[in-house]
Amino acid sequence: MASAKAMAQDEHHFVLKSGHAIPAVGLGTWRAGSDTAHSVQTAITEVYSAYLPYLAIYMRRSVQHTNQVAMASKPILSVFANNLIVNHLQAGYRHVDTAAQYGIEQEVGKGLKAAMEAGINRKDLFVTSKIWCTNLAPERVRPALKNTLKDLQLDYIDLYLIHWPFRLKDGAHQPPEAGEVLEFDMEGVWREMERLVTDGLVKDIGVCNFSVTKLNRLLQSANIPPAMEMHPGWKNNKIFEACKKHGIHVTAYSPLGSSEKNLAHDPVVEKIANKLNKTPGQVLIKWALQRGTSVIPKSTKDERIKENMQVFGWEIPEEDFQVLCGIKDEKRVLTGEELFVNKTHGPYKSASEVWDNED
Ligand code: NDP
Ligand code: 1BO
Ligand code: 1BO
Repeated sequence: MASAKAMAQDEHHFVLKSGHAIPAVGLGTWRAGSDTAHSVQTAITEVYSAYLPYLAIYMRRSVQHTNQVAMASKPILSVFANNLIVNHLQAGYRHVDTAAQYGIEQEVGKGLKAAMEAGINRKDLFVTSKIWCTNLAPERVRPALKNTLKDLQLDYIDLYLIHWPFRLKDGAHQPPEAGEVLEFDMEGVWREMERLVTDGLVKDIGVCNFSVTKLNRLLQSANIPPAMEMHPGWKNNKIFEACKKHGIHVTAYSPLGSSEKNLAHDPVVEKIANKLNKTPGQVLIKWALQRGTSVIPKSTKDERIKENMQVFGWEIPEEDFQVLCGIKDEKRVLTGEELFVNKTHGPYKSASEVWDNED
């Protein structure tokens, strides 16, 4: 499969079926811990804030100059201001991926608030959250979203996703005990999610962790941007191709292989990174972007948060892209086994069944 540059609106965005733009790189927040507010704020405002002191010094100096000098320096100031804006748009994250189940939405909310207080407009941010399995009943959809909005301190989110296509009983164990995985009214839940869009509480809705079988069932409805695990160690080609066929944009989650199968130390990735003078993380993120997916790498380290955004203005050459596509021993990291499989009572007795035996 060749790189899919044509699917991008520009280097920094993809376009959803609704016509809304989704920033190509977002910050993942699963297992981001107690410092999430800091990570979110850093990701969004770091470069912006880094330039502010220089701008302040420059402006103070301009004012101290004579009128003539100040006049002469005006164009320079505006060049500087333009650079500031360009850098601000290029280097700051504008997309944050979270979920009720991550237990950190209040922290994410604090980070977003701090970023907005630092001057970022809400309309320039793209915030994704997900409805958890215990709330996958039509009457629970709106209250779940309202909780998320309260925790995030927002009055709308940009994308609301079904986290996994299985309903769990409140307090379900891991692995689930008999009777804890319930029937899921997919169409009923989806209808309620559509109402959230109509009411302006959510801009777009979508799904995660769907098999092709489940996607086809839902495809009677429109506009579905799914988020799926995707990296060279699990390309997830079947669902990717099915989505492409229907013009559905995909966000690649766990793009680095998550912590369990981190591909940053894969020799093939390392070799290509050395050749391109990039880091393995950047190569993995760029691979996802060139494949035509948006991407949400998670890091809690300021340096890596920045590193993971330096993926614009260069390309992985086609031959190296193909080498990455050819990495062997593909395997899911997130099988859903511990959440949904009860080997004796079912209804899912194996991870394979969770994925409709498509793997
Ligand atoms: P990632 O593939 O983003 O990998 C994260 C791991 O890689 C962490 O251990 C992180 O450590 C490390 N890391 C980050 N940057 C680099 C780098 N440049 N070089 C080397 N290692 C690096 O895994 P996730 O599973 O977290 O997936 C990303 C996001 O996707 C999640 O956080 C979540 O928001 C979303 N997601 C959605 C799912 C869904 O069902 N919809 C399922 C799973 C994830 P450190 O923090 O120490 O830098
Ligand atoms: C249990 C949640 C997996 C990451 O989204
Ligand atoms: C922690 C939940 C991941 C599902 O495999």
